[in-house]
Amino acid sequence: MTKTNLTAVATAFVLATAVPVWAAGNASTTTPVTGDTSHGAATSVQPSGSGAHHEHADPKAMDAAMAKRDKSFPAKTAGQGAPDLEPTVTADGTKEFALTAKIAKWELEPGKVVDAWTFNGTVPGPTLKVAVGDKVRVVVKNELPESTSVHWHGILLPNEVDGVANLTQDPIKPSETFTYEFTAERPSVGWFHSHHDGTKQVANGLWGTILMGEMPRPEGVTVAQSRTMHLQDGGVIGLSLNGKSFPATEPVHAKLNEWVEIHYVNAGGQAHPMHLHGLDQLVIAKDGYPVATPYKADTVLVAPGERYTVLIKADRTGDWLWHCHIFSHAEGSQGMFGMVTALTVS
Ligand SMILES: [Cu+2]
Repeated sequence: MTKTNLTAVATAFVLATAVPVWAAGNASTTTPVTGDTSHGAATSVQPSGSGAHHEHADPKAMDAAMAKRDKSFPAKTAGQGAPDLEPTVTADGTKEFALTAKIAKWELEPGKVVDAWTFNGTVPGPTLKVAVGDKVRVVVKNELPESTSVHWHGILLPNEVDGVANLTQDPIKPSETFTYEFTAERPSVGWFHSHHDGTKQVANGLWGTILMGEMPRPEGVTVAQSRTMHLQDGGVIGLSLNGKSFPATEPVHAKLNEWVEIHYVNAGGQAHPMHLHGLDQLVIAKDGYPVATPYKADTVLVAPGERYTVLIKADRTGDWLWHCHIFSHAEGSQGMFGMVTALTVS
């Protein structure tokens, strides 16, 4: 190597190491501001009256503000997303569910209440659980100020109930009702959502899950709890897990050596790499299709529309952070926010 080349290499090395350090330092004062304004829900996470730029000139004040926010987890808010919805069973055994699309107040994090577009008043909407072979009827009443429709993503059904406004049905106008009927043909991790002005309606809260049967689990695995983890990043809901932003996200509690099953559902517009500290995630299904060979991952990338089903053996005690690994979706100089929760093993 010539002396000139050596100098060039040395210069490049200095730049390569120096630039990220400088950029990282700079980012700590600037990123949260731009990051927050691009995501509605994160805007409010600045502690009130903090004045981000001034605050960061004083590391003690910054630490105090971050600690206050981070340690308030899990913070209480009104309302819980994705509650199970009990069906009415009709004389012929059909499981009938009632969904009402309506605007409702929704508390994302303490004190931050938005006008969400909801099914039955929650974000995400209700969870519908049926067995394979069940006849299913879902009666959707539209109490929104505009038309809507409901698509059943990941569910085998007749085309006329696929729920695409202006393609397979007329939009459900305000105050109108539409009935969706189909039979649960196979085990499915499905989700339902508006397919009319979806940019606004889905991001503002109009989605939920429909689960048919169960995903096959490895031999000897008994699941102590099965849950959904819904991802959202837009509309009035913003960066959130199950309709709540950290510190109001709900932690998952497990006893040592229990198995926990999670269905990730990405109802948002961006892919989110969901990382769990300390414990393995065993991926057993993608979009409700069992994978041929379950595989371990510590980070599961969930793209818009996708579902991943993972099993977690809670075999180490502690508070294990669980978050989207895009840091601008999870933590900044104000502390943690958005797509962050924890798995507590005791
Ligand atoms: Cu993310």
